[in-house]
Amino acid sequence: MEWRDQTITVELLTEEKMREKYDYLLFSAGGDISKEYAPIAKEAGNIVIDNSSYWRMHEEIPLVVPEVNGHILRDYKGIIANPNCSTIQMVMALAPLHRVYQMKRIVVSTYQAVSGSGNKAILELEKQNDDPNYPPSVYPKPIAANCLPHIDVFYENGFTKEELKMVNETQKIFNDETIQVNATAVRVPVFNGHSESVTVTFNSTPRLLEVRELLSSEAGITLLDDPAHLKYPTPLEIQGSDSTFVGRIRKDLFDPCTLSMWIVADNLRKGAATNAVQIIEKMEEMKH
Ligand code: 11C
Repeated sequence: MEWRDQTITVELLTEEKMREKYDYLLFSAGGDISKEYAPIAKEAGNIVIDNSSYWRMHEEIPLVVPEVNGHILRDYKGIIANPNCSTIQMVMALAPLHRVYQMKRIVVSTYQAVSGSGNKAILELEKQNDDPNYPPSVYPKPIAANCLPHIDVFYENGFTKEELKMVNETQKIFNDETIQVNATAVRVPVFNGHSESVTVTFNSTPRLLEVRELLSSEAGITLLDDPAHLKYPTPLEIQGSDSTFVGRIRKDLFDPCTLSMWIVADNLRKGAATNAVQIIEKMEEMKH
């Protein structure tokens, strides 16, 4: 493959190849491939960073956002799971606040871009933008000029798989099963960049000034919160950035322990690929 000014040799994935020694292996070819090949690579002493959802909730597998719980990877070898994009940006913004005020309950609604479903979905939105009669195939209903409260499959309890990922992954990353998460995941006709409306209740009372200080001094977070001057993040404006953007921070009108905010990130970057690469950077950093 030609990539920038280099020629990269692409080889076939085989068990033999996985038994060789690598610095790091990045898996991003779906759950079935990860299930089959990651344990072979692990047996050979490799470190596998897996972008699929397959290993995320296995008890012995660390699920990592480096800024939040990267420390658990010190001296670790084996399979590491990369969380779902909508979880990553939410825990990034909430971690600095959780450290100080201790989260009790999160209510989140997502506004997720079609890039989260892959290239075919991007094409489907493009086609439907041009022709409203273009038939949906990736999504169950038209996505252009529409909103679908339906990401991944529905479970019997009425939630979708995407919504339960946000519940389970958040509890695992914070290592706290008492944190309550109620999620509604919505696909919107945006090409790239997931947005989230998050309302979070803490065990203690957050002070707005301190909240802003905590967020603006946190690595990987960009505070864009000055609505009077139209400063709030939007997916179109933050595309291509590795940061997680936070705006519209406000206190609940009735409960002093509750805050609402708007969180936006490029789901292809901090949502997935960038987080995987940052896991490697964190592991390298902890060697010294
Ligand atoms: C979406 N969050 O936007 C999904 C894509 O578990 O890694 C990533 C699915 C995953 O549709």
